[in-house]
Amino acid sequence: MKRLLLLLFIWGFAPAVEAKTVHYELTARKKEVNLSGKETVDFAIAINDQIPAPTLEFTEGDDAEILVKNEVPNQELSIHWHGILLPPEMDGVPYVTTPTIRNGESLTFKFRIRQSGTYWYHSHTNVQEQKGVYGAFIIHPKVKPFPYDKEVVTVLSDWSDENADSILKNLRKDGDYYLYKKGTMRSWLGGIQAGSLGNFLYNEWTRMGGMDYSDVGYDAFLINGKKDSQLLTALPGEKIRIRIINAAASTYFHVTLGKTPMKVVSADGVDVAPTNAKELLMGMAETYDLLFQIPEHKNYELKIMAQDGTGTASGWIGIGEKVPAPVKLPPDMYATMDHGAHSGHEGHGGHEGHIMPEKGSGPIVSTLTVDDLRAQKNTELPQSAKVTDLTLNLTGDMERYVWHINGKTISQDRNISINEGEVIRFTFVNGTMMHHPMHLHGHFFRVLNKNGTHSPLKHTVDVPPHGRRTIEFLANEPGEWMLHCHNLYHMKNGMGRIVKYLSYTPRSEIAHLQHHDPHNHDHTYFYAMTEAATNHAQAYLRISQTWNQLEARVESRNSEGRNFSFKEPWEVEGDLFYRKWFNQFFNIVGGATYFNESPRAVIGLSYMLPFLIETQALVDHKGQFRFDIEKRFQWTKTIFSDVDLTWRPGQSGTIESPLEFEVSLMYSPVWSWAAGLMMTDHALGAGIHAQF
Ligand SMILES: [Cu+2]
Repeated sequence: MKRLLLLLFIWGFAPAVEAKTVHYELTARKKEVNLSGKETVDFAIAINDQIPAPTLEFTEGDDAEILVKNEVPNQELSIHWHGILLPPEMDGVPYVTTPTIRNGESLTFKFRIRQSGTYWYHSHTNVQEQKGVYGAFIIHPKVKPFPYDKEVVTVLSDWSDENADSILKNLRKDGDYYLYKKGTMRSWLGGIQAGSLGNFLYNEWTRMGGMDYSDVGYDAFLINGKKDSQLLTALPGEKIRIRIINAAASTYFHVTLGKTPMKVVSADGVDVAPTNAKELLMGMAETYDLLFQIPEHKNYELKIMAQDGTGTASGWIGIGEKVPAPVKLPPDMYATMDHGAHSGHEGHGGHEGHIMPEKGSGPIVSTLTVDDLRAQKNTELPQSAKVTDLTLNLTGDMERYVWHINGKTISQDRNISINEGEVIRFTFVNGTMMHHPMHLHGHFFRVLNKNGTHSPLKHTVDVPPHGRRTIEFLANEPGEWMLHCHNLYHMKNGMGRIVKYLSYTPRSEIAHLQHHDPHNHDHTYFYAMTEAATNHAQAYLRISQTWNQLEARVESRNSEGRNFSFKEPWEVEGDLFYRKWFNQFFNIVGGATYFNESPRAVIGLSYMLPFLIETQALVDHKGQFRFDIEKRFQWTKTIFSDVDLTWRPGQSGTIESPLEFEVSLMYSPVWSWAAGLMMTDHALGAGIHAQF
């Protein structure tokens, strides 16, 4: 009894003397905003009326007590504390670790602050992060590790005037949906103009489609919610700590600073050996801290450029005459895997001549990535611990916009089970043409790099296209922790897992909630297309999940053979197919087809050949074959040709020729429609094509 009392004393009373409780109240509401300067929209969600959400500040050792209220009509809400070490129930992933916050309800988060540094918080519900639910979470150390006079927090984000729920649906209609809006459609003419036709064709040959810097067409990129603003007024000689948080939903940023190499002192909240760099490439959810001594009585630009080159934002630090940051050229759209994948040598800006290294500082890295980070201390893990090694292949299909790990979405393969006390080593192998910033909740991991024993600690690591990264951590935080790509749309379409300690059992309320976890569901998406021309008409509907697809097509063609004429007779054919996809290139088909005035049952398979040629072989219940070939030629950004061939060899008693074809030449200024000439094997026609 005495011992118990003593324990209670130590556990309950002693910290109360030292630690102070820091209380915050956060209320989420809908808000009308005009962040792009183009349009006022009503779907944004603000915390305490702010986008970004208010900056929360703590000191290491504090007890955080944060009340989160949801006043967003008809929506659930959650807040995840990104990069923070805390008990799993406080992590804020709804239906995994923490109760969801229903409309009109609230939830109080309580946890002891065990670390210091630059972190952030954001919603983990649906796509609310894209709608404004993100803010800075700053923890001051008990003792400043290096001197500085002022600090400024900069929250970077991407913003679309289109509701993010629609963005998600549009990407599932077509992974290339936003290429028109962004003006980044690759074409034969573009390749010729860039002197890169060979690269363009090589990328078609390898079926990679080329480097993919981002999927969404944004209307603005923001620093602290603004496209251009004064971040801080400061005088010459003052030392400024700049805390940079990439809170974007799906944008990597190049970050540069006026007239100086940037001195990076901290990454993902952890202090690193100071490193000078001309620019940073920051993945989503990464944070970096810079130390910047104002050199002159001038106003220095902190500039961010979206990696895909579609926009920039500026913030200013200092006073007086403006000193712009170096200008970065947009990336080469025709880069191949061999050129673009190993970051750091995409085109560099011209105005670099005036960059001077600080006296006594080391070499200047041109584009800082995790490869250049060196921990301040030895970060090696206990040699005695058993090591479990796992390879995680980051895989996906840009065309159908599904993303997975080892070929399975989180709904198919939810958990990675681990043993407490072991060293867990994950090797991410990126098999795609995109960067994936992989984030593990509730832990810091070592990112193994050239610095060996001093490999840096991070919570989010960029895995570049066709690159690989190995991370490791000691499993000493029992719980269930999400491991996912921090591209919001990749996560929503399957690229995630839950790292589950076998020693951990969630309390019954949480275990019950997990039965309703949306991560377990394979969501359904729709796409429709219609075509109307003088010589034919077509309607197509597709209902799709990750690997399953149902499609219906009805086509009517003028078989009379007169150009630009509606005259009879018109014949009708149609397909009702179910497809099961096995990977990005291969699916099997089964269903029914109507052709030559008779319905038939068919089975077959479909495969994407090099040069992005879609092929399909079908056999019907009468033993007759059909072969389909489809290929798009994108001549310019707005002009394309579709070539469709259907060959039915040895059709007996047919009124049709065995070879059917359609070749089009279409003008398409936006994704949703195209107009032009369409030629069939019977007649030349003109018409329009619309997609929904
Ligand atoms: Cu990703």
